[in-house]
Amino acid sequence: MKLYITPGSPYARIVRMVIIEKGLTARVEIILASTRTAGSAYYRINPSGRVPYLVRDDGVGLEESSLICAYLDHLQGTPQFDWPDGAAGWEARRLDALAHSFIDGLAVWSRELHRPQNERSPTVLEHEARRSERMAYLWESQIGHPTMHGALNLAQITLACALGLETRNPDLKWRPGHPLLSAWFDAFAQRPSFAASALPPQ
Ligand SMILES: N[C@@H](CCC(=O)N[C@@H](CS)C(=O)NCC(=O)O)C(=O)O
Repeated sequence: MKLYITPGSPYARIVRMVIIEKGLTARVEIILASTRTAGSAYYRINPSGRVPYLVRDDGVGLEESSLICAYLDHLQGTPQFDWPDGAAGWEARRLDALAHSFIDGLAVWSRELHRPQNERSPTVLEHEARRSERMAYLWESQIGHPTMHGALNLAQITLACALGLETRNPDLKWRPGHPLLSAWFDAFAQRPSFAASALPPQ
């Protein structure tokens, strides 16, 4: 299989972590895609131009990190990331959605920062900076939830990949005033799969 990524994509990092955690590194070739580039050859592989994008062994392509993670998780018949049944499952899904909401805003912010200076929107930058503050505050109150401390799951991975954007965005300062979130992240960051999928600095 082939996984198309960009090194700085937090969504690709989620998938790269799952590949490592599932022991699939030998089965998935990681390929750098040229995104946001007029005429990129990648657009003939994935017309949306987005990453991550998994091309399965049968040639079918999958977009969207959640779908790719679910596919890889089930590949060997030993899924570990399916949500639990009942109330615990709804809680886990709720937190997963919150982690996605956080990462989505941070990705918009990063994208804006990577545009040429004269094309950046101060309104978007300001909006995403304030959103990130609200989300960090919210996560400080949620990080003690059992879902964030039990067996590894996609809510934990997604939140960690969101917070890990601090290495690429110097204006993202989610740590001050959030000691519980900082401690959770620092412990999570010890995972070899997180270290191995580190994003390059901006
Ligand atoms: N919801 C998608 C988001 C994917 C996404 O936005 N990827 C960005 C990189 S972080 C991208 O490919 N941007 C290139 C573009 O928009 O052309 C997922 O979870 O996979």
